Amino acid sequence: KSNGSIGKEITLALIKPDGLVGNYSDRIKDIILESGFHILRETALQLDEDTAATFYVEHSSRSFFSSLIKYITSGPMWVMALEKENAVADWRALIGPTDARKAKITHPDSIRAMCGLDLEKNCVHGSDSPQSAQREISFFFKDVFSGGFITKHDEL
Ligand code: RTP
Ligand code: MG
Repeated sequence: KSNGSIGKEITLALIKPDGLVGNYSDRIKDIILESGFHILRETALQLDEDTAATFYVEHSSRSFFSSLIKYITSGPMWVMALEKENAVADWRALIGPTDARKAKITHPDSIRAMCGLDLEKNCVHGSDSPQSAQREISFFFKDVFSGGFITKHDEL
């Protein structure tokens, strides 16, 4: 296990249940590595409804919330902490817009254009800010922040 290196940023990437069922994991991982990300942590897991509701609490009052929770708990996901300079914005750029149907038209080279279906079933997730990334990575990988990552930065 390695810790984060100085000067780099980390973001949380999820291959959502539809991405795993569609066998896109290897292609998505190839894109991740070709784009210069280091996979700091990775694991497969399936969220229960309560845990998924906590992860997506920012959307709890939205009309699509119950549908989102049903979707995201429908099967296992592949969870990754990705490290790179500008990781948050660069991963968001690679995955493309939320609506995979629109992504196929406006961002045909994006990951969601490749493996997504519509506004909900969009096959991947990316943290939307460094603050969200820290919260989301702590949610799945507690040791990234407790095990030296922060300390290394503090030593600068
Ligand atoms: P994500 O958080 O998964 O990376 O996606 P995002 O930032 O592009 O989109 P966000 O607004 O955070 O929405 C989170 C997830 O909820 C589902 N969604 N459904 N039916 C709908 O109107 C709707 N809108 C969003 C998607 O799965 C979206 O990724
Ligand atoms: Mg989001």
